Amino acid sequence: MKVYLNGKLVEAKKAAVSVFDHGLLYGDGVFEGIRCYNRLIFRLKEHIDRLFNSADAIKLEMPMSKTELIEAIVWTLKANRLNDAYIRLVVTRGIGDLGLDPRKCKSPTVFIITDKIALYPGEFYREGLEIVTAETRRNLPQALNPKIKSLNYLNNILAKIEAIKYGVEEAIMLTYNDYVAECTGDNIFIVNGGELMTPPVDVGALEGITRDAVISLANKIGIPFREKMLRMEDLYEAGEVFLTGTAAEIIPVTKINKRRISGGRPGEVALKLMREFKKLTKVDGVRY
Ligand code: PXG
Repeated sequence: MKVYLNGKLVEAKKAAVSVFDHGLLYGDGVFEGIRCYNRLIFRLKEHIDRLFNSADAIKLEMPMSKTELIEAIVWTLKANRLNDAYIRLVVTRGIGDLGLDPRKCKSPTVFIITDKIALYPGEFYREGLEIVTAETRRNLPQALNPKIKSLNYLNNILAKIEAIKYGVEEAIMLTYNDYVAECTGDNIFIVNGGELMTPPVDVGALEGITRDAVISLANKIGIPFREKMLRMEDLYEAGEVFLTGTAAEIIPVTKINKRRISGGRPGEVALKLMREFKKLTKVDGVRY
């Protein structure tokens, strides 16, 4: 398996970054997780745009253009002969010294890992997922904005550790003032009275590419949608709850904090959106 590292394709075992890289020393960098379905890189332009926006938000000057980055992704996928893949795109501040000062980092490190995708078991989609609410709150947007997909994921990892402690895969993260923000690696939606709702990203959530895709699909097939500030009570009372993310796609939730949601079965709107999403992954993206 080959990995793209700073302009070259290198053997995975030899793909190493320096211990002085600020991505490692401080989590100073940004990343993207992208899916490729049968040689169609799903919503690639949107992922590249988000990466550039994340880089801009941390004042990291990208060392290559969007076109060059897309070429590098395609080059890596072809070298590994992958048709279906998970693509991890990482840009760090680069090598510096043992101090925070980003000015000491002269050139960003760029690497691209393409690999087979680790999928959730099929029963999660058929039976629905059980999740919990984490004690760990989502970062305050005024401290580290969750809109930035940065390498500093400790906030999410702490919540994930809580999920693991309860024997489940995902955890809901609340804002400091008890609004639902998102999960550790997924956005969250509810359906109530036929209406689809998700929290606005400004509460402190990532603007998920899958979230955006689901909103457009809902508009296309006539499901009423609006952004709404949600509390845990709204989730408990919802007709349906589901999560969206690049890895999970759309995954129904049937239990939250041991309470049965949606009659304990995946809801109709979720199932409909799952079918539509599957169709979308066959047409929406960059073919190589
Ligand atoms: N919220 C957070 C905090 C995320 O990290 C999402 C929402 C969903 O966004 P997208 O754009 O994927 O719809 C994410 C995405 C991984 C992995 O390997 C994590 C994500 C995506 C892909 C892989 O942990 N998180």
